[in-house]
Amino acid sequence: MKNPSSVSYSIVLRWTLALAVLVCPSVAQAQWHAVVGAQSKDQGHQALAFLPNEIWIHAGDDITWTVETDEIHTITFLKAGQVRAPFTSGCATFPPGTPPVFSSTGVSFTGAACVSTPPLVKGQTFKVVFPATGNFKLTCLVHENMTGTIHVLPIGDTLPHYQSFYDEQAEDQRKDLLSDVDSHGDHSHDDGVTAAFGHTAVTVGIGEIVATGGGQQSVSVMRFFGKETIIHVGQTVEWTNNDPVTPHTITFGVEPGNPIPPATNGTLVTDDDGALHFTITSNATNVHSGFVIAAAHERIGVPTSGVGNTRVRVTFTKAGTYPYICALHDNLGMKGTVVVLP
Ligand SMILES: [Cu+2]
Repeated sequence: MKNPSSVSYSIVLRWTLALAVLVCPSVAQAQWHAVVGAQSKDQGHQALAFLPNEIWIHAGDDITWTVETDEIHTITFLKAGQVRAPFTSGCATFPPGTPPVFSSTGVSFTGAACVSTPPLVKGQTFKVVFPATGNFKLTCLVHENMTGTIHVLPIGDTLPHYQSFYDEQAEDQRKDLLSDVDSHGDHSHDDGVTAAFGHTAVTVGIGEIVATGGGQQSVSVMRFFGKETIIHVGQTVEWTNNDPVTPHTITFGVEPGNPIPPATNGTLVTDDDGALHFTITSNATNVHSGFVIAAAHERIGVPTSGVGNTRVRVTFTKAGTYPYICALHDNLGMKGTVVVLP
């Protein structure tokens, strides 16, 4: 039988704890948590997103982000008017301490100077302290459609949400993003489809972009759809990137140091429709497409760009088995094979 006094004590304790939780968000220097990226078990589906991507805090609070993917990400706050730099240079300088161990006290961001991590991977964390009020945009320098907003309010203001809300929201968004492209989970659907000009088509990735009021989130499937493509000698395979965000490469043989431009291997020609066209004459032939990405949309105030490198063709003149990779995402399992029959 319970002792009545211990029951009332535990009720008091419970109410004290509940009150402490209620009061907590209005106390200075609260510590918040968020997640960077999410992935499917096989790493093929990558949510390129801050989860959640909109958070309201008080001046003096800090937020710690934890990266949850094998795909790389940066956590970057640019200062007003700053031009986005490649992820390799970030803000030109990176915070003191080499990842995964940055300064445990965190890095301060007021809006006056850029703060960015180098590319981080699974398990690495980054803490940012926000001493000044303001509404600040957050971005990943690796993924253009991966953005967020942090609202830093005066200490006296009421905050709209507790940490538990953000945890649930992050989990909901993670699930939504990773399941958004589930209908394409069966990658066999376009295996061996005949493309224009009678070539055999391989789709190189798909993806989607969504938004909240805080910014954009996207999901990319890092896979060649039709992992094994079977053709005959003299035929041509055509790879097209259907992802709105993420570039990929088609790489046979040796991976070049710089993955961005195509490698000229002596067989490369540009077809009249702009597609890069290589010929593979043996297993010793190296082919590297460079970045292949869907033609970009126009943005107000930004000069229009060319169609770019959206499609790659390879003609095979010798029977054999030819493995290839995406040089950017082979670590996530983005690999394929072309089998050339006599
Ligand atoms: Cu790729």
